[in-house]
Amino acid sequence: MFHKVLIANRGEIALRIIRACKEMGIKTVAVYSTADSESLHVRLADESVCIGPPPSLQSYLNINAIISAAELTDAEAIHPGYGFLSENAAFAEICENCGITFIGPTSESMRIMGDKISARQAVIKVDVPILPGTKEGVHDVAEAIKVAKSIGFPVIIKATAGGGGRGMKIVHSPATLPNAFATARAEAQAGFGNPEVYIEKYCEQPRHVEIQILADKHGNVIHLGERDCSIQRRHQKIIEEAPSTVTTPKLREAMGEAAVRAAKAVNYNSVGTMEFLVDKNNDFFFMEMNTRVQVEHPVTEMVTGVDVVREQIRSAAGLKLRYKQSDIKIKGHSIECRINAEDPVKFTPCPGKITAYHTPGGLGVRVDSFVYDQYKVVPHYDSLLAKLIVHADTREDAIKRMARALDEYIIEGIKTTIPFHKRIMANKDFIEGNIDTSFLEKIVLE
Ligand code: MV4
Repeated sequence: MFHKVLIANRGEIALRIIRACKEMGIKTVAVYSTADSESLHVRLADESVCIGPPPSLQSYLNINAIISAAELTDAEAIHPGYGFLSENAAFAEICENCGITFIGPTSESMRIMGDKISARQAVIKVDVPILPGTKEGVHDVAEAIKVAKSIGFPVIIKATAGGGGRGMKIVHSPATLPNAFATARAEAQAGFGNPEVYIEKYCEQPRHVEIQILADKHGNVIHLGERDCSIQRRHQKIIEEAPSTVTTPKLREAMGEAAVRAAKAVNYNSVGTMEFLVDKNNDFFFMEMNTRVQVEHPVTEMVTGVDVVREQIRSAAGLKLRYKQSDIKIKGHSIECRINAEDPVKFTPCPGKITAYHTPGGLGVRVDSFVYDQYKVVPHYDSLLAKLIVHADTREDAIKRMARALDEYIIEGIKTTIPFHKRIMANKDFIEGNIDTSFLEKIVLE
């Protein structure tokens, strides 16, 4: 096992990784920007290194500074968390070349899954269902119209180098296609440095259901069931839960097996997530793979009892998976609410000083956070303050427990999304499991 791990991240995920390392007897190195010198990850790690000024490009995305910090402190491995450098194949490759273990998949698996066309091609080979669409990039309008007509409208135009829903264009008729095609290419170029796009059949009001994968460096791959992340706003997930209200044991097994085949198709050897859309007929389609630990991993931990971050570190150290698929049982129901420093109506960021702070507790309540009383929320990074996670025997009880925990949560001095979550826990459609990816669009307008 590693003796020392550097955590190339900040916020709650840096704490989550430090906690796993401490329990495993691994020393930790925090890196931080000058905006984060008062941050808890700096205080909780065994050592810390300042890597630059507040802007991410000069600190948490500064590859030279991070590699130097690892060399300076003799860290054998780097955990990238999520966001920042976590899906940067070039960074993983630099770590590989410097003799530092990147706690994540190989740069090669990341490259294949990072390119949405090569990801589609890889999973088609192992019979993972995908929506009808192009097998290659679409390079001109005439071709785009031809393929859209053969697929049938509505279609969706996506960036090959994209992901997470950014830069997608839905097209309902041939008349609006030329404009959408040109805009999609321009946005892909601006956002990802690559104008290439591809076209898929558009699936209306889908559920976003994703499968957590665990893989080792010995070819073993298992899945930990699904998370439902349909409650999103502008491609930002807000509430996640496990299990999904649409899955049956049969659907879980089919999606799980498809996810395992997809992981094996790219020799995947770390934790990762296969994202699927589930349509009204409960048919599922592969969308993309996230080759990192995700924000919402705790709901999976709560229903399986598996420490996802610990397993990720063990796998990176070359240890074999400790679980067989048959060891994994889904128990009870878990919900996560993302508590952001945002206006709960307009969702605009709301940094500032926390003047009073009290966290909820009690049976089945978990808070993954990095803030404390008098902490000053800085404006330079994403607005996630805390993840409030509950577990209970049933979904109904989990919703009641979440409502109770939200009532206990006190954060004063800044606006947070807590009031918004309270409304959702009382929403009839949410309670009945009547949700799809357009749920928030509707309730925000209510
Ligand atoms: C889609 C889709 C409908 N049809 N693809 C958004 C995230 C990205 N990973 C894929 N996304 C979508 N892809 C086809 N062919 C609808 C979405 C989508 C969506 C998916 C999950 C959760 C929220 C969403 C919101 C809008 C669009």
